[in-house]
Amino acid sequence: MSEPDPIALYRVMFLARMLDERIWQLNRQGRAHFAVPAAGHEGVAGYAFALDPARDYLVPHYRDLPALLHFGVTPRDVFCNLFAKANDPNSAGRQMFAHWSDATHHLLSLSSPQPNHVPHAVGIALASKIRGDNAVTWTGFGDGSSSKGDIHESMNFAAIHKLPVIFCCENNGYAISVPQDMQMAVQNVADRAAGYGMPGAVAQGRDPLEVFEVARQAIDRARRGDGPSFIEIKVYRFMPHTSNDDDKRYRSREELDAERANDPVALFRERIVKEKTWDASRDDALKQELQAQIYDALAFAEASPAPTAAEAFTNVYAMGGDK
Ligand SMILES: Cc1ncc(C[n+]2csc(CCOP(=O)(O)OP(=O)(O)O)c2C)c(N)n1
Repeated sequence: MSEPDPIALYRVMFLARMLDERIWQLNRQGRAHFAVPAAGHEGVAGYAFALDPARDYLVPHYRDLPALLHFGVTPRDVFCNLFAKANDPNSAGRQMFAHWSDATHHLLSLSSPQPNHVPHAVGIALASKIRGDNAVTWTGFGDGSSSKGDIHESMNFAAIHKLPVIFCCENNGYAISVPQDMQMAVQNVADRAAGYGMPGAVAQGRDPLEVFEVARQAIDRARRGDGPSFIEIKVYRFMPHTSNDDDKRYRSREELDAERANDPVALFRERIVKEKTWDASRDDALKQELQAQIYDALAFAEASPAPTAAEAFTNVYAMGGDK
């Protein structure tokens, strides 16, 4: 896997941030009923660049929009999902926002009960091993979810059978209002990997290239047939948990302001400017281009039809036939 193009990487991170801000505004305007912010998690885009979207599978965390944009998800897809339109590629308007699922992009749905998508990722990896298709499956979840039994069963099974799956905990320090030290007695979630017989590694999510490098090593290992790995990406969530959360009740504004110094989008922009691969005028032009893309996508989604009542049960229950 070659090094990622830094501009392509920056582009998805910047687009994700701009989409995130727009989605939040739409929610505050009463035009979108539910927002799930990704701001602060943009460094996860690094892992997507270490995968092969044509071959590998992604069963993502709900804050993985930056990575999904590299897998082919478009702003039109995002807004059609947000507004639950009939042409939402994720679920045709049935699932809540950010329950990403699109078979054309090898993207499989997470479920609202967290994290029961993780055993599904292990099942896909088992199928890959049986088929011999050399695909790797990546699955993501939060630090709160990492304390659930689904993770234990998944990691244990995957390690025994040396399955080509990467478990990725995006540790933002909170499970809604519950801080990490009330969820677990370890400092690094990845420390648990040893207990399953697989390597564990920590990457700082403020640096997408560090995330890429840690992901690349785990993916190479899985592709060689040496089995799963556990990666922890340390991030900070800049916005409330969802649009239904009031984060002022459990974290101080001083903490939030201090963490903004580690903004992954701003830091990566500074880095590519310093390396002279980027400059302010190119940044302005990109911002305008992405803004135009967002306006187009928003207009497209708003003009798209809602699902009809007659379609309410399609793909929800098995219909017809004598089963
Ligand atoms: C089984 C289950 N219990 C509770 C919830 C409600 N819930 C949704 S997200 C969440 C917190 C998850 O925190 P974490 O895994 O750290 O991810 P983060 O949202 O911080 O990225 C909870 C408790 C749920 N979706 N499923």
